[in-house]
Amino acid sequence: MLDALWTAATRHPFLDAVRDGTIGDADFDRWLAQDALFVADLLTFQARLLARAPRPAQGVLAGGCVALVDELDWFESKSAERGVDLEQPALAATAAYRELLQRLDTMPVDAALTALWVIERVYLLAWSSAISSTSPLREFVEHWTAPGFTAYVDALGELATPEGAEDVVAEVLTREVAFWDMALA
Ligand code: HMH
Repeated sequence: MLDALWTAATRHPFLDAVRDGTIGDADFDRWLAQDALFVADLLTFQARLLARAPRPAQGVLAGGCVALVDELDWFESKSAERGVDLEQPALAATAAYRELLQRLDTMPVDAALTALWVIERVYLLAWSSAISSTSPLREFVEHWTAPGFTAYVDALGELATPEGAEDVVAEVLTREVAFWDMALA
């Protein structure tokens, strides 16, 4: 059941359309603005997680917080280039994901670290399925599949304890599927 969710969250018609260059600008831009909101929510979650993280996790989490601040800068500059207004209300999938991130604050730190690993790994695998040398959006795909991001996901994997955490893993994957679905809604 988890395998099916991993597949659903990392193979999606939205990603196929980005790869094939058939995605509509309005669909991509809607998704982009919602993902900027998500990244801001993720930074809030990750900063709180850093505050209660065990000593060996601090370096990876702190580096990740800095990377998320840089990511928000990047979203702002790419959105400006595309003429996308980032001041948009959260759609349902974004709001539901925000609620999960807030709930992770109340869970044991191991569960929250494992959830963070899933959040980042699923994104890396999803964008890897959209790699293409001809997509007009390849600059975006390359950004989200860069070697530094892979190294970060691997480092989070060293901190994650997915055994016994199937419920929270499934919750994150369910939110990810809904997030891709939103982009084509
Ligand atoms: C929906 N999941 C979603 N957006 C992201 N930017 C990430 C994961 C990874 O940061």
